Amino acid sequence: MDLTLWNYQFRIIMLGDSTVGKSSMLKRYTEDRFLECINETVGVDFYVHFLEVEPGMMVKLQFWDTAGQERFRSVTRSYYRNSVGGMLVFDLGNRASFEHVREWYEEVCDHVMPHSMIFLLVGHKSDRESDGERTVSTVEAEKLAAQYGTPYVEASSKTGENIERCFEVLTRRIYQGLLSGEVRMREGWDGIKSSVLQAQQQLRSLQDTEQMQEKKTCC
Ligand SMILES: Nc1nc2c(ncn2[C@@H]2O[C@H](COP(=O)(O)OP(=O)(O)OP(=O)(O)O)[C@@H](O)[C@H]2O)c(=O)[nH]1
Ligand SMILES: [Mg+2]
Repeated sequence: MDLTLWNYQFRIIMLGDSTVGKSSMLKRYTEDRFLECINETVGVDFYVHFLEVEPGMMVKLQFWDTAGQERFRSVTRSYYRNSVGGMLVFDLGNRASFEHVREWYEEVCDHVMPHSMIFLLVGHKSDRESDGERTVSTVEAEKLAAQYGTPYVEASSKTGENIERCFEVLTRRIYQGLLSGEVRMREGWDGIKSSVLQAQQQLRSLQDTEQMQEKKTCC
């Protein structure tokens, strides 16, 4: 295990309708690539990236890339509870995907109650603005974000504009939440892990195994 490489591990889930570009955002962020033809996600995919949130403080980001299609919803729902952060994505050129953000938000909040998730709202495919394809204004998206108390960023995986910013803003919000006590690590919850706690747990289980073996040998 790579415990020496990171101080914390955050689990972040990608949320939003099919084709809004969730997988493309992750591909751009983790591999700096963009595919015009990309397969729809089936169930859930998994990505990893590292981010230094402050000097010497390395965070391992584990991303759950969920399928936006309704038929996979029962699978994707099971990932909500163990995520600390949620990237709420809509397509600036697809009005329905913006209107569905409320449903995504409410569904996730219902599932993680009594706890909460830290969100970022993303208006994606901002490159299409030049083709006159915008159907959601910055002002109305900002209004929705303000209702949820989240920041709002417009980005494009095609050009790469603001993609890093999206992931950095969300990660830093989670980190700040951890420092301020807004988010806490809990027993049996995998949204946040600390490498120190993890190493201690591994050491303890190693000691337990050794003790059991000693007892067996002794008997
Ligand atoms: N113009 C433009 N097209 C994009 C952008 N990001 C993704 N696309 C295209 O949008 C389509 C869908 O992208 P995906 O990343 O598969 O969307 P998704 O949200 O993961 O979809 P599901 O896996 O079905 O939930 C693909 O044809 C991408 O090439 C972008 O920033 N700009
Ligand atoms: Mg996808």
